[in-house]
Amino acid sequence: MLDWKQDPHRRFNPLTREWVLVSPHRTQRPWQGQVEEVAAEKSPEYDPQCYLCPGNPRAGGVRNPDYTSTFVFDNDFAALKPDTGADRFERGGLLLAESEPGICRVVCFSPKHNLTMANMETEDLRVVVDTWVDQFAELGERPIVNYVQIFENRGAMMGASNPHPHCQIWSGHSLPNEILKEQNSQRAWREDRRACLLCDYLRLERASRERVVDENESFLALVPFWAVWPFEIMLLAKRHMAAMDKLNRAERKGLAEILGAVTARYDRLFRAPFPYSFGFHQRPTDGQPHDEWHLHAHFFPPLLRSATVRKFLVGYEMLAGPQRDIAPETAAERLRET
Ligand code: H2U
Ligand code: ZN
Repeated sequence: MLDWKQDPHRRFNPLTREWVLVSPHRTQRPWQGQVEEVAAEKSPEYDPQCYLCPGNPRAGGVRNPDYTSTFVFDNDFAALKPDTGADRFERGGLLLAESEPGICRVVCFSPKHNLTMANMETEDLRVVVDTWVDQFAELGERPIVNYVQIFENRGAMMGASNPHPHCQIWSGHSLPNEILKEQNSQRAWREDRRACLLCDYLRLERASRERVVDENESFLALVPFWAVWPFEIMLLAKRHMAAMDKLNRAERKGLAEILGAVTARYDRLFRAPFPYSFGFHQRPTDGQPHDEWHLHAHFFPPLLRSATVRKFLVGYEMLAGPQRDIAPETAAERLRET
C-alpha cells in the first residue's frame, strides 16, 4: 500500500484535467541552489517616490488624487486597449492570430504604502472586496469584455513592481487558457452529474479536514489535493455562485476575513513578507448565466522551504509536467499550525 504523504505518485487536477507529480521524499535532498534576499527593511506609510501613493505623479504625468480609501485607475501601460479593432490572421491552419481588445486597471487597496492584506483591518479589506465587485460588474457589462481577471502579484520575486498594496484587473474579449480549461471541466461535470464540481469538492474537503487551513461562515481556505505550488491555497465560496456579484453582505465580510487570515498565516510561516500571485476565477461576462462556474480564488506562492529558497517550474516541469516535493497534507498542516 502506498503512503500518499511519502511515496512518489501523481494526482489529478479536475479543474484543469492535468496531472501533478508528487515526490514528498525529495524534501530530504540537500540544497545548494539560489538563495534569495529577504526584504527586511520597513517601509514608511507614505513614500514620495511611489507612483501609487496619494498625491504622487505617475508615468505620463498624471497625478494621483489625495485618496483616502481604495483608488482605481486605468493602467498607464495597459496590456489590452479598448479601441483595438477586430481582425484575424490565418495561414494553413498553423499560423493563427486574433485581435484582443480590453481594459486594464490598477486598484490601490489603501493610501498607506506599508500595508498588505495581512495587516489591513477587516473593514478596510471589506472595502477592497466591494471595489472588486464594482469593477467586475462595471467592466463585465462592456460589450468588448467577456472575462475579467482580478489578480495581485505580491513581492519582487513574483514581479510586483511596487510594495504599495495594489492589484491589477485585466479584462479582455476572449477566455484566457486557465479559464477555458476550468470552464470546460466545470461544464462537463455539470452535464455528467447534474452537480457543481467545486460544491462536490468542498463537501469532500469539509468532511476530511486534512487539507483545510481556514474556514468561516462563507469561505473555506484549503491546500488543494492537486496543488502544484508548495503552499498553494484555494479559497472556495461555500454557497454556490458563479461570480462575486452574487456575494451578499455577510459573504463579502467573510471574504475579507479569510483573506486577512490566510495572508497573515503566509507571513508567519517563514517569518517574512510572503510573495505570491493571487487571483479570482469566476464566470465569464459574456451574457450567459454560466451556472457551471463556482467562485473561487487561488494563491500561488513560490517559496519552498524557507523565505530564501524558492521553487521554480523548470527542467522536468517545463518539459514534462508540474511536480511538487512536499505533500499537500503536510503543507496544510504547517499552515494550520502557524
Ligand atoms: P505590478 O506591481 O503587479 O507590476 O502592478 C503595477 C502596475 O502599475 C503595472 O501594471 C502600472 C504598471 O503598468 N503602472 C501604471 O499604470 N502607472 C505608473 O506610473 C507606473 C506603473
Ligand atoms: Zn505608495
